[in-house]
Amino acid sequence: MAPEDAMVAGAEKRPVSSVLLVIAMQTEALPVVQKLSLTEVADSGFPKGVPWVRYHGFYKDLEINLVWPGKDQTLGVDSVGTVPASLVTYAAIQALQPDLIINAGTAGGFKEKGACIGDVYLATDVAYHDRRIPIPVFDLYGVGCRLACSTPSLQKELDLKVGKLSTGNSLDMSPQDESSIIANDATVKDMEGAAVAYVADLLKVPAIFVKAVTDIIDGEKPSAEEFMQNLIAVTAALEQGITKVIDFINGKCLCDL
Ligand code: FMC
Repeated sequence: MAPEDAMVAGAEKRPVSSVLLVIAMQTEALPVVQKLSLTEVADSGFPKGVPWVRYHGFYKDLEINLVWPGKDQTLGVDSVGTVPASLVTYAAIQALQPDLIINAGTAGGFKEKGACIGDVYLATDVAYHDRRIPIPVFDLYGVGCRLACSTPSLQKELDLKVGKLSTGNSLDMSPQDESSIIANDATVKDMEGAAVAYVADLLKVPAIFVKAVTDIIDGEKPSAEEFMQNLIAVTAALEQGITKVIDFINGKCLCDL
């Protein structure tokens, strides 16, 4: 067994003590910050001048850090998408060495796969749908499929739906994206999951994905309109889902999740 595998095995036998939440939007993050009584860290340990925000606190037996990539420095909107998510995840892992990452946020859902507005999903697999490289093996690299940390008990005990997550840098869906999402067998679609999974895998930190449905992709309404309409109500459902997941994790080892 390689030393790093032994370390992972050792970590699995003691209760999770430090959880890192990675959340892309302020509207999604603030209900969680409030519920878990986290406070913003003035000296976040991140490079000077970046917009990334870290909230910290203790909840039950867990140390919780929540990172949000902040507002775009030019346009003032949330830094959604894969690049800010992977950067802030990398910096937070380096600075905080968490036992477990939870990437939480909103997502589009496919009604054909059983998704409804307000549903909270636990994603079992994540992959990209907008990285098409039609060259052998590069094609698989582009899809970048990764498994979430296995959580059979959490899945069984909590009333969360389970499905695959597909990630791309657009809120809408081109016909090419659609075929890749179908090939990925995804039920939910977001803009960060696979990027967080990439970094978590790179640095060998287990990750889970909690996604609440703001819009139905295969429905009648345009995604952007439905997303804006449901964002506030769905972030309340997301906060409840995250709290349930964290309550379940508290006191447990990774191998008992
Ligand atoms: N497609 C892609 N992303 C999202 C979505 C959809 N139908 N609904 N909600 C989202 C998530 C993304 O992950 C972003 O963080 C944000 O909400 C939309 O910009």
